[in-house]
Amino acid sequence: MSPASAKFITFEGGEGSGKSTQARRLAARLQKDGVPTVLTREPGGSPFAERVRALLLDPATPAHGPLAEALLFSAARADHLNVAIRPALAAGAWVICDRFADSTRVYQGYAGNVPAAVLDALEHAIIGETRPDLTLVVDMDVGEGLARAHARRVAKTERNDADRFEGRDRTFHETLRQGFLDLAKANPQRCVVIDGSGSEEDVAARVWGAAQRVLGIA
Ligand code: T5A
Repeated sequence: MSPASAKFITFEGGEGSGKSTQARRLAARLQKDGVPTVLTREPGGSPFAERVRALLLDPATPAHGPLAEALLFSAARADHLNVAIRPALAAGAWVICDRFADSTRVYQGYAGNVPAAVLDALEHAIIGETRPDLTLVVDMDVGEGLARAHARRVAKTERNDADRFEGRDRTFHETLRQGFLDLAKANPQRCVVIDGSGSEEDVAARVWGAAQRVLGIA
C-alpha cells in the first residue's frame, strides 16, 4: 500500500462506550485484509506520553484544573504524533487511535470551559495537518457505559476505585456525551456517530459500514 493511501482513524466517546474494543477489532480486521495498521491510544502511545498518562489518570494526582490538563494532554500528543503517528502514516500504515484531540475539545473544552481559542491554537501548533480522515464517535447510554467501565476495572485490578475522570458525577458524563454529539454534528465531513448498544459484533458491523462508506474501502 502506498503512503498516499495511509489513513488516520480516531475513536472517541464517553467512558466505557466500547471504543477501545472497537478500535482493536477494526485494527485486527484491517490487518487480516493485508492493510498495514498501527493501533495506538491517547493519552499515551509513546514512552513520554505513557508517563504523562500515568500522571493524568492517577487518582492520587492533585487536581490541577482543565487548562493545565489540556496542556498536559497536548504535550503528550505532540510527542505521540512525532514519535509514532506521523512516522507510521509516512510509512504507509493506517493509524487507528483510541481517543485524540476531540477528547481534549470535549473533556477540557466543552465540559471544562477551556476557551475554544486556546484549544484552536494548541491544535494548530501541535496537530497541524495531521488531522483524522475519519472519527468514529461511539455513543452510549451513560449509566451503561460507566457500569461496563467499572466492571472491567474490578475484573482487571480487583479494585473498586475509578480513575480521575471516570470517578466524576453523572452530570459530568451526560455533558461529555452531549459534547461528543455536538462535535460530530459540527464536523460531518469526518465524524460518524456509532450506536454503541448491542453486542460487540453488532457495533463492529456499524463501524465497518462507516469505514467503508467514508474511506471507500471495498
Ligand atoms: N482524556 C483523554 C481527556 O480528558 N482529554 C484528552 O485529551 C484525552 C486524550 C482516558 C481518560 O482521559 C480522558 C478521557 C478518559 O477519561 P482511559 O483509561 O484510556 O482514560 O479510558 P477510556 O478512554 O475512557 O476508555 P475505557 O477503556 O474506559 O472505555 P472504552 O474504551 O469506551 O470501553 P472498552 O472498549 O474498554 O469497554 C469497556 C468494557 O465494556 C466491555 C469491554 O469488554 C470492557 O470490559 N464491552 C462490552 N460489553 C458489552 N457489549 C459491548 N458491545 C461491549 N463493548 C465493550
